[in-house]
Amino acid sequence: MSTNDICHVETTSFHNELDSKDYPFEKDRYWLYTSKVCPFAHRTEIMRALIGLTDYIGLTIADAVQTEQGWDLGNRYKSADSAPSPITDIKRLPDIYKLAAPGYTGRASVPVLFDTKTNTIVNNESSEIIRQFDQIATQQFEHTTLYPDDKQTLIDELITELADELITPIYRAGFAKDQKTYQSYFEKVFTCLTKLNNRLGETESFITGDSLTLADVHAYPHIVRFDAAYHSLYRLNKHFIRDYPNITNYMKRLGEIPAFGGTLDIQAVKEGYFLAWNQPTEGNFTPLGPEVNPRSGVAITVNT
Ligand SMILES: N[C@@H](CCC(=O)N[C@@H](CS)C(=O)NCC(=O)O)C(=O)O
Repeated sequence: MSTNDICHVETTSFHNELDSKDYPFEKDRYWLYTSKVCPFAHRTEIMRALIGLTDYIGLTIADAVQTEQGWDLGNRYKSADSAPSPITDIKRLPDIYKLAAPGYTGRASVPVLFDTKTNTIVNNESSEIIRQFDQIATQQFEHTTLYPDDKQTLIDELITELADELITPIYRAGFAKDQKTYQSYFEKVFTCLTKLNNRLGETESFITGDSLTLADVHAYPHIVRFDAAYHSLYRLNKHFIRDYPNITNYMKRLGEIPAFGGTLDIQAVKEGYFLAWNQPTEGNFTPLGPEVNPRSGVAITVNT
């Protein structure tokens, strides 16, 4: 495995269902491991906070800066939201994976939803964890669903579109090894942002219309990291998010919701991206942006 492959969109290995026969939903039984830098883990923190699971599922936030030994659970990330891991003798996430699945050799990625009763991993795929949290919230707490029947097809389409046209291209551009690859993913990212900006101009409030859905929980964590990290670190520097007025308003709207803005730690995000051992260093090609006025050199603001 090349170090530069890490922190692409990881494939995950644990896909059990919470609130099933093997993993019935019980207060204080399950534990979530995340890191503030990781946008996928951020989705699960948002959902946990949004639907009031904070009193039911514990949370340990790993140190934001990942080292070669994996995510550090040694309580170095200080926050009122984060509690020490209940598996007290384990200080690194890879050892949690080994406890759950002896002989496991895959990636030890966040997020992890862990079952403290059986010492197994229920699930480590953010999109599944948040859907399962939504189900619990609607079935056990009568919370309004973020995955309503009449919008499921649209939500699924938008989540796939975000993954294929924005999220994966962000990492492919960031970790590209040559100009051509970088350029093709660079174009995809900005095409998708323009499309999203136009879409938000029509739907006005949220991606699928006037109510918050799982599609917004997918979108926010990556977009919120864009200007601070991806723009420079991954050379996605044609525009900033601030140049897209509808996305900017949308992000402001989401940021005001405590579960979204309150779970973001932008300083930790920056440290996690810029100080980690596995991020791209200087490459062999020229950045394509920012777009500047050819006479004044002033960065151009997009008018969409
Ligand atoms: N498909 C996974 C992706 C999770 C993921 O990529 N996590 C990264 C951080 S952003 C990670 O923990 N990588 C650790 C490693 O590979 O060692 C999900 O959506 O949950």
